[in-house]
Amino acid sequence: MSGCFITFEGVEGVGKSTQLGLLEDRLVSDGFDVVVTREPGGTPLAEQMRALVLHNRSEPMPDAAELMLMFAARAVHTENLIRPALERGAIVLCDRYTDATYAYQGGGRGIADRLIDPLVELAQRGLWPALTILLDAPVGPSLERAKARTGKTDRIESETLAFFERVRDRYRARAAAEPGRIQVVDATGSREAVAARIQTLIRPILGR
Ligand code: Z5A
Repeated sequence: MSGCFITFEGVEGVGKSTQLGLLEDRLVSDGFDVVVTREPGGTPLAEQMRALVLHNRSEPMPDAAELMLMFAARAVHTENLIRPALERGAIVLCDRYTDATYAYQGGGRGIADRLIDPLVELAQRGLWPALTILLDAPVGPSLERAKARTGKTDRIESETLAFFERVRDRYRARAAAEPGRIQVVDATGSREAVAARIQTLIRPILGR
């Protein structure tokens, strides 16, 4: 596969979408073929699954259903959008991918890795990002920023501070276990300062 798959991770409001947009602008102006996408979602069918998993409030959603909807959406997204884009040589910038599942459904909800691992294999068929940028910052201010922006919360955003602390801890543990792929970036400071930290990581990956 000739393209490059890069994912952005971190807790709600830490600045993923902002940094992804800044990186996209930079790469497009450098002449790269760039595809920007997100999870859950990214294709029309996967976006319908996103609406189900994030916005359903009509009846309780068991943790197992939440987990499997994340992977159903991921299978669609991976096969219909990410893999074809990589095969044609594009750089795919994705706002969240499987590390989010280990962090939220694993760390946050408490689902064991041994139950998540087989779904990863089924949905991704071996595809993993070349680089995952984990934006890391204290949880409280990040959540405040996200809430100030939208004014309303979806089902997962309504979780407690303790839930998001567990999510952050799990992300950091994954980065410590996979330091080659997952790079932790200090997400505090100005947008420009964070973007500069990301640039230094991206250059070697793209060979410039
Ligand atoms: N989820 C899951 O549970 N399992 C999974 O497998 C997957 C996902 C894939 C998707 O939510 C939800 O799905 C998410 C995890 C779950 N739920 N939660 N919580 P989403 O896509 O709606 O939102 P998000 O991914 O959590 O991110 P976000 O709210 O869009 O936040 P962000 O992208 O990290 O931040 P931002 O939009 O770039 O910035 C937030 C605000 O801060 C905004 O006003 C910016 O202008 C501002 N900002 C950004 N950077 C700075 C700096 N440096 N200084 C000052 N202000 C800044």
